[in-house]
Amino acid sequence: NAERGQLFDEGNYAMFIHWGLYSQLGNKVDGKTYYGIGEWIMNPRMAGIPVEKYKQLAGTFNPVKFDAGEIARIAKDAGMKYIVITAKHHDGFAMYHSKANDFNIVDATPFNKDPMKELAAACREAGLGFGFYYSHNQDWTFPGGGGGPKKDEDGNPATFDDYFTKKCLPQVKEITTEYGPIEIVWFDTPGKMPKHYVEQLVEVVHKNQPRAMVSGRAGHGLGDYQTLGDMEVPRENIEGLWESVDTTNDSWAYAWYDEYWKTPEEILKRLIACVGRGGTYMLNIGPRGDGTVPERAVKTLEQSGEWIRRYPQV
Ligand code: FUL
Repeated sequence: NAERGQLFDEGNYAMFIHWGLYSQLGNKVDGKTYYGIGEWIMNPRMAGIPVEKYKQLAGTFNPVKFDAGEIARIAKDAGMKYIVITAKHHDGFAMYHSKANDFNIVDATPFNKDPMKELAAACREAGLGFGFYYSHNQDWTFPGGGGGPKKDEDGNPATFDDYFTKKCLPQVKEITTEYGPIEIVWFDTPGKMPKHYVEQLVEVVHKNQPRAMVSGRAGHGLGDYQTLGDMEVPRENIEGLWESVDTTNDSWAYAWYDEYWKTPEEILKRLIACVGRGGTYMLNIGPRGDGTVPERAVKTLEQSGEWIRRYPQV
């Protein structure tokens, strides 16, 4: 497909967003702070929250301050060309209205709206592209998912195939058919996921979204480009289509204590290092549980964006 690589042809600059139930905790559980990446909070490496307890977080998740138009404006003013947001991270909670599984923002929370519909529309209006992150292998709350419960609700053994056919595949069909044209499906951490599953997912994405790119972390080399390691900015030129993913501070998802902000200068240097070597730079923000974007992230993007706008011809 000649058109598919276009997004990365001359390098690019994008906004990455990690936002989910975990954002509500901001790395604090029962008064105790856990240091590390916020979207991993339920994992035994962090707070080790039991599945049932984690699921209860949905009952109080109500991001009424989420403003899709404002987020699109921040990205646009920063000089970014598209936004990729977590449809489902490793915790298994869908941030969009999934018919395949009710552990999602419309069916399980008081918010009762699909913020992804709003963001997809806001991006279109601002002339930005849109895409989804989807954790295809790890699912810590669905029986049989990678790192998830080994038994179903009735106590019967659950396999990865159960998770794949009941949740993963149907959800990837949903995100590639219900949000208009999308630029990317960003699969992550394939682990030991067998090849035939990845093949099916890639086929679904390419069929439903002929122009969309599949991230380098799909697994088995089946992605459409190479994704570097987390926060890795290369020191040498790299052949082919590739992307670097980075954060404005340390954690991907919101962490209350994380004030380790990169300066606008650092961001510009990292952006130039990637685009100058022919790659794409995707820079993350982590909105809070109420939907607001931390002020320092907004400021940093505004200031670096201003530099980009002021020197368009140099
Ligand atoms: C990692 C994930 O495990 C992190 O939570 C994050 O999403 C990062 C971009 O990719 O491998």
